Amino acid sequence: MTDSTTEATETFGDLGKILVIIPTYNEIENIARITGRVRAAVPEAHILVADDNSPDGTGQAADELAAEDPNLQVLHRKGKEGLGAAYLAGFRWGIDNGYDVLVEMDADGSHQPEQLPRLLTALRGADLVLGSRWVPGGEVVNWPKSREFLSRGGSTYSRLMLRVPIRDVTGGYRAFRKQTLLGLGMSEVASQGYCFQVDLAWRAVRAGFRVTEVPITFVEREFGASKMSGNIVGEALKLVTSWGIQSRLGKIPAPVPDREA
Ligand SMILES: Nc1nc2c(ncn2[C@@H]2O[C@H](COP(=O)(O)OP(=O)(O)OP(=O)(O)O)[C@@H](O)[C@H]2O)c(=O)[nH]1
Ligand SMILES: [Mg+2]
Repeated sequence: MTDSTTEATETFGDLGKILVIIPTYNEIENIARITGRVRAAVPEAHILVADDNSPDGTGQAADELAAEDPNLQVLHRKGKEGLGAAYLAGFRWGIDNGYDVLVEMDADGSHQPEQLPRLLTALRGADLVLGSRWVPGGEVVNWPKSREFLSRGGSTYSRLMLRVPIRDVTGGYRAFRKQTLLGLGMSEVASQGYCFQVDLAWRAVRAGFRVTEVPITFVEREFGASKMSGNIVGEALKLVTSWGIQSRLGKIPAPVPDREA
């Protein structure tokens, strides 16, 4: 594996225009750090912060960063509607604005921008690249055993239930080609939280896209509060179970591709 110094000199112009979408809700301590790290790791990538009107002023802080950086934009949304809705709005914005690669990245530092070159390199031979904690070389840092158990268990359950050949199907560090998002029928996606990620990956597999996992080191957030809750886990479990049953009954239709605007 290359180290971060050599990674920063790699270029990805062959993939087209790259947009890193960072959804935020109360990430005031993290926003400048994460955008600065993306800039340093992949200077050619543009950034879209998708903020749900964070009460802590993350949106204004992002505006101040945008004022200094023409390649950083802010999508201000009305209020907290969940991670999935923020990403879908970000994907649409990115596709409408001519981007070819759309990256999902958390604001809290769990997804290390220094590993983005690894995802982009793999995207040269794939339609969707998943940053994976549960393939050889992947790991989590600073997670309690209970959290690891939950995440591994959720991924294994989804993999078996939905028959997707993916080790880390709930992860949220991903790089999509534009054609993949359009082809998997992103406008049909209604799920939120962890299910949103499962839904997108499963759709990509069903639509016949090449999905590749690359190992990442996932680092638990240092600043700010997690938005994870028992509700999100419960919703995911129910939905994945019902999708699994319906697909075995042949009741899950093939994804309907979206049209480019
Ligand atoms: N725009 C928007 N962003 C959100 C929302 N919920 C979470 N996020 C962001 O999505 C990313 C992931 O959220 P986290 O709270 O870190 O959730 P998590 O990573 O699943 O949980 P932890 O591992 O405990 O951190 C962060 O950048 C959040 O700020 C939301 O409703 N709207
Ligand atoms: Mg997090």
